[in-house]
Amino acid sequence: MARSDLSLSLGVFNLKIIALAESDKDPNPLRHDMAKGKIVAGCIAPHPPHLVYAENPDQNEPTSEGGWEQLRWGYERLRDSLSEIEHDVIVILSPHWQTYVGTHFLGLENFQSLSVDPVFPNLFRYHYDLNIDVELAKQIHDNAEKAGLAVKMMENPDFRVDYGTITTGHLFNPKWDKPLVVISSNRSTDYYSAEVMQEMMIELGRITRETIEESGKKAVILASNSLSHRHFTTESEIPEDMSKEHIASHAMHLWDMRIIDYIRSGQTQRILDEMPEFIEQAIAESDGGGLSWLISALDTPDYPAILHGYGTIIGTGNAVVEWPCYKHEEESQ
Ligand code: 2X7
Ligand code: FE2
Repeated sequence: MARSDLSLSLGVFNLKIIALAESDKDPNPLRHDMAKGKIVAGCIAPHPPHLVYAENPDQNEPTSEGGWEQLRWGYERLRDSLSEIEHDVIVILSPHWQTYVGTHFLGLENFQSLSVDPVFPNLFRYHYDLNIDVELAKQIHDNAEKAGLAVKMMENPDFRVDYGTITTGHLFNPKWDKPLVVISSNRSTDYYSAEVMQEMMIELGRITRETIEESGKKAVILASNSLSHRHFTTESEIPEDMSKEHIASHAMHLWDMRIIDYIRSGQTQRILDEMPEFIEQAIAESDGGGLSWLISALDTPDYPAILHGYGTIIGTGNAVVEWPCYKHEEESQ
């Protein structure tokens, strides 16, 4: 055997010995090469279609003279705040995708259609085209199924995506350049009670966090909901006439301020504790489960969240909020 062939064979032999020694330590060394995934931020990202209407994007047919600026500036601040924070995927739980038998996940790569708000067709006729991270959606689905939750992948190509998902998706990322995972609301508050809803959403939140960690991906997660949710029953002649906009009642204002105080002072456990009363007395849109799911997925944070904006929309109370997990990574490791 020539000298160079011999040293090549010895080199290969050495590599094999090293690989065998390594495989004794860990049967799957590749697993360690994949960085642990994480939730980089969690947000309350409300979805009244008025906010999209007021922005006049090309995708929406009706046009406006603006309006609801406090909230739209809040969304601007949220987008700025996360513009430098790397993330691969946006996970949304929407209370307007209502699935009475279990929690569903959008399960096709792409959905396109026209979304019309059933109550405000004069404000929202939006042509959407959104991409789904089916791999992550299916991983969360499978882990939830293993944990005993009722779940289903939505794989009907003609399925019309709800306006809550689309409005939050647009306002959080108007470029639509990141894939989504979209989770339905199983309406367990209506079917059972707020307490049952919370138990399920706390479990789904834990599973969402653990699955994102396993996936190696970086995610922003969004609870798409208003706070107090008492609507006016009539609309003003010019919907964007801000002289007509205010909270529906003093009681609704007090509830919103109470929840915002907990949000800003890092008391998320108190939000979970008071959720049933909040839902009942403020007709809160967190009845859809999004806020309980979000708090659980963030591991019930005790650091202050950032309130980017608060405002009312046809009488309902809405807050744009960010929990900046990326600033608290060391503490949680
Ligand atoms: O879906 C909504 C909402 N949550 C609040 C206000 C107005 C319209 O739609
Ligand atoms: Fe809503």
